[in-house]
Amino acid sequence: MGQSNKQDLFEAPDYYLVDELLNEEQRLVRESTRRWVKKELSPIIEDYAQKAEFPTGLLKGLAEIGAFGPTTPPEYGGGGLDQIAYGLMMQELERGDSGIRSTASVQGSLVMYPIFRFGSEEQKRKFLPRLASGELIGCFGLTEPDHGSDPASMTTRFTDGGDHVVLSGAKMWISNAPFADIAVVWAKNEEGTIKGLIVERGMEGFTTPETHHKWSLRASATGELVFDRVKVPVENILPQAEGLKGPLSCLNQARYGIAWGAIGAAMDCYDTALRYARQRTQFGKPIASFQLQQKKLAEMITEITKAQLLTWRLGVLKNENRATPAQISMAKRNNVEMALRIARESRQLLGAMGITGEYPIMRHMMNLESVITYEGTHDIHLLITGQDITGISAF
Ligand code: TGC
Ligand code: FAD
Repeated sequence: MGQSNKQDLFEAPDYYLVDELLNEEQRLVRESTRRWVKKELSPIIEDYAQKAEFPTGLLKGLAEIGAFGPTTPPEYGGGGLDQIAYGLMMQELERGDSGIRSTASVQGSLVMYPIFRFGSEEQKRKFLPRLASGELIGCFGLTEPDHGSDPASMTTRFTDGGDHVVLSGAKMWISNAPFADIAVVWAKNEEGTIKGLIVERGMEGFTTPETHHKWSLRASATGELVFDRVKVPVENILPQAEGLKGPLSCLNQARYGIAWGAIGAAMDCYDTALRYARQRTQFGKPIASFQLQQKKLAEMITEITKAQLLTWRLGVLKNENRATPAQISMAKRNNVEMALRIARESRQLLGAMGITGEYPIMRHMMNLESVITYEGTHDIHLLITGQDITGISAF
């Protein structure tokens, strides 16, 4: 029997010496996040996933390592990091668990980013520092029960009430909803224009029922946002966001983080499988000596290496403000599918042990079934590439 992952023996694969492409700050961020994951996350995450419970005790540590708003300017409490350092942080968090990376993605890319990009100065000063420190936790409400891939058809609406608006409707599949203090909610005004609103827990008529019985992302809390004629003060409307491009531009940030994160999950599966294959003996030999198992491992490291290079280049473009949404879609789609395939292959390589919680593989595999669906499904990202190269929308 191999060793339990609870000891977290992870060694990061870097076949093409991609590390040499990173600057000192990027490596430092990567190392400190990796250390935190090994010390704080790995020892507990399997138990929380088994219990289907979010480890709220990790929130403080996530804030301390700068995982909330890593690219937000320091004047608002953020880390002021570049896009590659941010990506590496997401890679390391998802190496631990996709659900923990989700929480950081939502807080930084889907809650702090829209407030920073579309908010008034007052909104930025009021919310951003408290979100960065973890004093407030946020969630992002775009998806509705009847409108997932097609958010433009959303029916959540608000009407003018003078110094407030009256919000009605529901959002579904919302990460962090059950415990979030605030929600950035996308809804249509009376003219049918999509706007962003900051809805605060405690506002009358606002509830966040939890979604139970998930087989995926079990260590992440998912829920609904229900608005029963909620009075939201006018000063909570994001003044600069107008139309679907508001929420979609937030998704660019989060999808970019997922492209990196998926590499982390893939690396963890590969590293676990490689170690196991060297130790596990059958027919008097380590299973790593069989050609079929070597093929699996060789293909895994090839795909991880390709994804590392693709994503590093995307990070360079993003730092130069030249990364297009379609390029981000390509990386998100490619890397999540790559990670899912590696998780499935690694699971088989571990035989029966692969289905247990002694190793992280099955948890990663189940998590990735959500990651391949949220932030735009695998199919939607393919259609975004198709539209980009042909100029014709197939939605
Ligand atoms: P379409 O007509 O193409 O576009 C409407 C307007 O938006 C602009 N736009 C973008 N802007 C910024 N970034 C992007 N990526 C953009 N894509 C489009 C576009 O230029 C247009 O602007 P304008 O000025 O002309 O108005 O819109 P469509 O209705 O045809 O839909 C396009 C489609 C299908 C690609 C889009 O709606 C889509 O991406 N659907 C997938 C939905 C999705 O990703 N939902 C994610 C929900 S959040 C989530 O899953 C969080 S998981 C959290 C966790 O990590 O736990
Ligand atoms: P649908 O849109 O109903 O799609 C069903 C299938 O049809 C998919 O395979 C899709 O690819 C395909 N399809 C749809 N349209 C087309 C088309 N035009 N052409 C070809 N095929 C098509 N949302 C949020 O707003 N905030 C969150 O925090 C959040 N967190 C999530 C957490 C989890 C764990 C999960 C699972 C989801 C989360 N989501 C969140 C929702 C997520 O973004 C949606 O599930 C996703 O966008 C897909 O929407 P849907 O589930 O309604 O699928």
